[in-house]
This record gives sequence, structure tokens and C-alpha cells, in this order.
Amino acid sequence: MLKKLPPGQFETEKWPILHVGDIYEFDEETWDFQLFGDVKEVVTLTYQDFMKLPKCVQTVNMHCVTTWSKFGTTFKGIPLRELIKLVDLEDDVKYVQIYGYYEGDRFGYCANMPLDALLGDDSLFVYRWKDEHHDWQDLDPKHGYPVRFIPPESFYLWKGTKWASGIRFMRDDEAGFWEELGYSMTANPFKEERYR
Ligand SMILES: Nc1nc2c(c(=O)[nH]1)N[C@H]1C(S)=C(S)[C@@H](COP(=O)(O)O)O[C@H]1N2
Ligand SMILES: [Mo]
Repeated sequence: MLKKLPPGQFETEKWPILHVGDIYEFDEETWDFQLFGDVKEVVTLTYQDFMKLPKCVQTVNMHCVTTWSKFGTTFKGIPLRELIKLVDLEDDVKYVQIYGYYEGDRFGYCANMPLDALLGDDSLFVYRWKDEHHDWQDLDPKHGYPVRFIPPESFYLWKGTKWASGIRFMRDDEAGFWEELGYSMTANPFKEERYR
């Protein structure tokens, strides 16, 4: 895994914790994952359905807009492209909004990204991880258990929705939680796209 520090970032060995609101407490009974928006039919997955999907293991770098970068964390998760196979998208869907819990609201947090940037092995809904200092382990609730999105490193980590609850498919780009507050729509760390 190439270690390239984007402009204005510093390297951290530790994995910092950053979010708004309380940590979501997982309850398998009430948890589900929704695929909705510009789709022919809404698809709802139980935790069992979700965890049966094909998995992928990938080592990625994370870049937080607050200037820390963590290199070389290995994640196990479900690629976003596997979820796309489960829905019938309307024509011209080009963006997604990835939702997660915020203060008890399952759609309280979200982040927008172009769909075509998220079709690789580095766009994962993750639930296990390891790194140089840690053996394989479940994701901690503070990092997004039971599943959280990890975006490709061409996006700042706020696009990595914790406690993920669904994907809304969209024809047009729409601002997410931080984007509404003035952060970048495109958010490429290597171009230092922090604000808009
Ligand atoms: N649901 C939710 N996901 C979230 C956030 C949040 O506030 N709520 N914060 C984002 C931000 S700003 C960052 S930098 C990363 C931090 O992930 P970490 O705490 O696992 O390092 O989570 C992102 N995902
Ligand atoms: Mo962040």
C-alpha cells in the first residue's frame, strides 16, 4: 500500500474517533439496510441478508479533513457494487447518498459521492479490520459497528458513514450532512478539496 500524504495532512499510527452525536447501539431486531431513491423498487435487507453478501478484503488509507491520515488499515466488508446488483436503478442514476445513524435517526447522517467512483474493491461496507499493531477484530461501536462505509482514499473520511443504514440512489448530486455545512461535494484530499 503506497503511503502518500495529501497536502496539509500528517500521519497518525492511532485510529482517532470522530463523529457527531451518540454512538449507535446495535439491535439486530430493528436494524435493516435500505436501498432506495431513484430505483424501480425499494430493497430492504435484514442483518442476516446483508452479512450473506459477497465479501472483499482491502487495505486502504484514510484521510480525515481535520488533518490526520492513517495509512494501511486492512478491512473486510461488502463492496458497494454487490449492493447495486440487488436493485433495479432508474436510468441516469449517477450519485449516491450513504446514510447512517445520528442521534437515534437512522437517516440523520449522510454523505454524497458519484456512483462511478465507488465500483471498486476500495468502496466497502466494513465490519472487521486489522493493521500493523492490531490483529483481525470486529469494528468497535465507536468506529461504526455493525457496518460502516470506508470510501476510496480519493475522498476525505467524512464520506465514510458510520452505523450505515442505507443508500439513496440519485440522478443529481445533493449535499450530505457536512456538505450542507460548507464542506466540499467532491472532497478529494490530494486536491485538498476541504470546503466549497
Ligand atoms: N454516522 C456518522 N458517520 C460518520 C461521522 C458522523 O458524525 N456520523 N463522522 C465522519 C467523519 S467527519 C469522520 S473523519 C469519520 C471518522 O471515522 P472514525 O471515527 O472511525 O475514525 O467518520 C465519518 N462518519
Ligand atoms: Mo472528519
